[in-house]
Amino acid sequence: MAGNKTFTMIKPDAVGNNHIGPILAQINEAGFRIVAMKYTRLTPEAAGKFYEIHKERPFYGELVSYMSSGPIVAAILEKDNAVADFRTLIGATDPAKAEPGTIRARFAKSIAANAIHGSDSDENAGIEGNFFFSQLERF
Ligand code: IDP
Ligand code: MG
Repeated sequence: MAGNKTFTMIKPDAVGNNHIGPILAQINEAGFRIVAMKYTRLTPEAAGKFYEIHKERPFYGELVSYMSSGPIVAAILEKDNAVADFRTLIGATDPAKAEPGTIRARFAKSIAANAIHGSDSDENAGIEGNFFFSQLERF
């Protein structure tokens, strides 16, 4: 059975360009409920740990320095079929290939600075949510 929670981050480019409001509005309009949320900034060490799965990829260093370059908004979202529906809402990794109207098509600048993160599985949604939030911070 598909889970009902996913994890997201609004990335430094989108926060820096004042896109938090319209992105959260689009998320709510798509039927997701925010059950935990935090405005924070990742240290390079924390960004490296969060993206450890990509350690061997050629863009890992660029990704870690970018994700620690400014504040982010981390959130846990709830909806039926949350992981798959949220990946559809954000669009492809490369904004040039993202469907029109998706969050990345609307707000992302490049494949690295692509505005938003969305978990790719129920298991990773749990791991990533736990990285930022304790049980006490969820509603
Ligand atoms: P996803 O975020 O759509 O799941 P992944 O392949 O898991 O995409 O990559 C994680 C993140 O790494 C992307 O969201 C993007 O910020 C960055 N990234 C992916 N591919 C590249 C690349 O070719 N160059 C630079 N950064 C990349
Ligand atoms: Mg991914």
